[in-house]
Amino acid sequence: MAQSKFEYVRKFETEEKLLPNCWIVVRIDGRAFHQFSTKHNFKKPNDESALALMNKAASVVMNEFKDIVLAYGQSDEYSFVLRKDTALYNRRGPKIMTYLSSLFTSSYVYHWNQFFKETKLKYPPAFDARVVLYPSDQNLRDYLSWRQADCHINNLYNTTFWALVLKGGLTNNEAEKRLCGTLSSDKNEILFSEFNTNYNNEPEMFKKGTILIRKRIKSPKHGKARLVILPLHEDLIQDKFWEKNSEILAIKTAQLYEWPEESPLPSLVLSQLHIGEFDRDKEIVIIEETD
Ligand SMILES: Nc1nc2c(ncn2[C@@H]2O[C@H](COP(=O)(O)OP(=O)(O)O)[C@@H](O)[C@H]2O)c(=O)[nH]1
Ligand SMILES: [Mg+2]
Repeated sequence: MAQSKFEYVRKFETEEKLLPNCWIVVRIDGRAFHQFSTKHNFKKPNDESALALMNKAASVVMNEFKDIVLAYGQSDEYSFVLRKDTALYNRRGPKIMTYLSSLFTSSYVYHWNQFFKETKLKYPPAFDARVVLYPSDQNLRDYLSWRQADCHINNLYNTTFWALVLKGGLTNNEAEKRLCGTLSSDKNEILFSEFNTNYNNEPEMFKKGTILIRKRIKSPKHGKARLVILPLHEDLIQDKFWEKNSEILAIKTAQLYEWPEESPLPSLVLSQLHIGEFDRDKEIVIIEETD
């Protein structure tokens, strides 16, 4: 077919391919979420529905892109780790990054009503994205440890700050001054002695963020093992997490996860098993399995 005289402009396009044999991390972060959270009345310091919506959007991304071996989220950010040998889109960085971030964003909007029944979405949220390559397993672990440490530091600060403001009657400025130069131990002490709050007893999702990994779990309906994306709120800085879930760095198939019988399965998992419907106002509604 004859080419038009304009065809030459294609030569200006560049193909940015990511280095082989490196872990690929795509991190997305909400644009101006300080404002977005205020406009949508997010609970301070943590809004469970907002975090659950982030987890839902991330699980949609992970379900679509099977080469994601782990995702980690906290606050308005999510990191997606792609297996180091992925050939996804020929390892074209911008293509991977933009697909992941646009699917995340559209899923966030698509599922908004499911998590915020009373609050209408007032304007379209946006998420930026970046790609980072990590050549060694240790680099990747250190990256994820950095994000989880960030979650802990921010959450301890925010929990104390909002206790001082909402329960202690301080203004934002006064609370900020009070916390200036304090250590973690000081914040723990303020929470304990002034607000009768033991920080250790705060919800794990707030303290640790959310780790999404692929596991097989026994369906409570018929006991057969099913592959699911499992949300965990555990310490990933310690070796223990990586020993328990050694298939992640080894890039092996998902292992069976023994979910403790006494605790209910998270709704994110129930919906994947087609045996539950997520309804924030009611108990989980068990419906017939469809597959
Ligand atoms: N109230 C509330 N705010 C949140 C929550 N999660 C995230 N945010 C807000 O989102 C911001 C995220 O930080 P950052 O990305 O640095 O700020 P941004 O540039 O405004 O998006 C936080 O500083 C909070 O203001 C939440 O669960 N509750
Ligand atoms: Mg942000």
